Amino acid sequence: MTPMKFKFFVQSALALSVLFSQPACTPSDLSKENMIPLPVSIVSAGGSFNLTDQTNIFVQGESAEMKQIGQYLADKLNPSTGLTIKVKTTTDTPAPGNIFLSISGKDTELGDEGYQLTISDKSVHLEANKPAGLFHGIQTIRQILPAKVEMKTAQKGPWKLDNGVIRDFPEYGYRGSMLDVARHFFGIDDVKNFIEQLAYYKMNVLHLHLSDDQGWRIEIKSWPNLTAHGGKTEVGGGEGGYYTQEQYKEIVKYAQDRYITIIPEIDMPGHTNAALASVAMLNCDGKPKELYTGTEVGFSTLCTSKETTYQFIDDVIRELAAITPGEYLHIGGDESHATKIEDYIPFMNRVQDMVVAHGKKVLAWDEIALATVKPNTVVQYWAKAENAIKGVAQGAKVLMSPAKNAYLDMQYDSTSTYGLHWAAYIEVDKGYNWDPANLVPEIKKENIVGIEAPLWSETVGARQEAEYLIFPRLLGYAEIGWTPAKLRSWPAYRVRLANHGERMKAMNINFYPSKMVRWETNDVK
Ligand code: IFG
Repeated sequence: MTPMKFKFFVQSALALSVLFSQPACTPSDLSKENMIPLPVSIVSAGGSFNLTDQTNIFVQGESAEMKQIGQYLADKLNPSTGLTIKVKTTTDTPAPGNIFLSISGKDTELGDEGYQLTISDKSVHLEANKPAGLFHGIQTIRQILPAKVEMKTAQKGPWKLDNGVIRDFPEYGYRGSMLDVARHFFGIDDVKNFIEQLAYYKMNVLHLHLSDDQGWRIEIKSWPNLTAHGGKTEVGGGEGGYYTQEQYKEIVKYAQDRYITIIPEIDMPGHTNAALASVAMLNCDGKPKELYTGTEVGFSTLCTSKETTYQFIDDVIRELAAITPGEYLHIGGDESHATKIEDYIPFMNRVQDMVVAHGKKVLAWDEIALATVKPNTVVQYWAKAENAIKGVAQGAKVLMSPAKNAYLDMQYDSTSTYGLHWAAYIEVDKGYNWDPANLVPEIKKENIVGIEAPLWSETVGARQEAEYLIFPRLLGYAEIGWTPAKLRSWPAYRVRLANHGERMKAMNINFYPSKMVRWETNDVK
């Protein structure tokens, strides 16, 4: 063997030994991480920051809110890493090896919910204009770490964060989901669990559908029979349930701590059988209806001609507004097939004024546009584009919840265990492949406040059943609400989604393993 050949042989052998001696880890490249929603900009720098038993989280300043945000991250990292990361306060940059959360307030492009995450060998610096931005940045930190970081028990490291800079901020200000707790009741723990999941995907609104034909789910102290009687059952005849006002306030606080706003809905004048069964005077004939456990719609109406109906509604709105810090109350207005249109219109106009009188803005399903859409009322487009277009013509903004694209209770396909298909079958790709800003030509981006994916619960009554419908499609709606349309594409998204299978598994989410995705869920790495 010539000297040259011998040298080449030695060099190749050395290279191979280095290559195979490393743990099977891909070279660190921040842009290859599977973040959902996809950040606006990612610049990789190579190399990585390692969480060690010397790592702590430093927050700038002494505010309770900053410490709480820091503690939220520490509580997510410590169980799975086995580290004892502490939260400390500082007025200037911490020593190398630590995570630093700071509020700069000067980076206008980031807005109130955006953040900049700078990762180097020596430090992780998360900065934002507002605490909400830091909270969203924390979700990104979680998603850059291995999926096993979401496990509840200590896992083997290393715990690397790829070096680079992420600048990120949302496309829409309203990024939400809705939980129908009226058809089937979901207890406070299920609601909190869902709020945690929404937060992980940077969503910021949870709309609670609190009343319908089958159940009234929120305590109203001036009309106790609404829950005493109207909360007694649900679809299929189960035991139903309701939230006391204390529990509702607990849900609101839990959401607020995760920068999520609760929007309560009292549906009216239709979808009111539970109220009509509980308060006799709400019926025109003064006779209470029977409780209803079926799944028909459009058969009920409040008596719109009685003055006492409006006194009742004012009591409900007053009590709900008093325990709802968010700016919106949702008054429903959908499928009022048992209400004459000449009665529906003045009813909806009067109720909008009552909501405003109690200091809140109105959100309502798109039929509200058949009435007068008052200033600041938001029209939730679900079924009829022409209604939403009428709303735009009256100067209203639109919340995009098109049933054919965004209804989480739609079956994936005809074999789905749960769900309905009156609007469409919505497989994971169809749920992702649309852009709210050009779905309906007459509804422009500037008319749209954001996106909401509702889960109606006629066919699901337990957390795992609901999760089968909600996940993985919710991740796509989160990305549609956050990531600019020009950065979104199904082929690229489905790869990132495939890698979220192990994250959802680590978070004990019972997601539907759609055949549209090559899931990487053999084990949680
Ligand atoms: N439409 C009804 C819901 C629910 C839904 C199920 C709206 C606004 C069908 N109204 O969607 O109450 O029954 O997919």
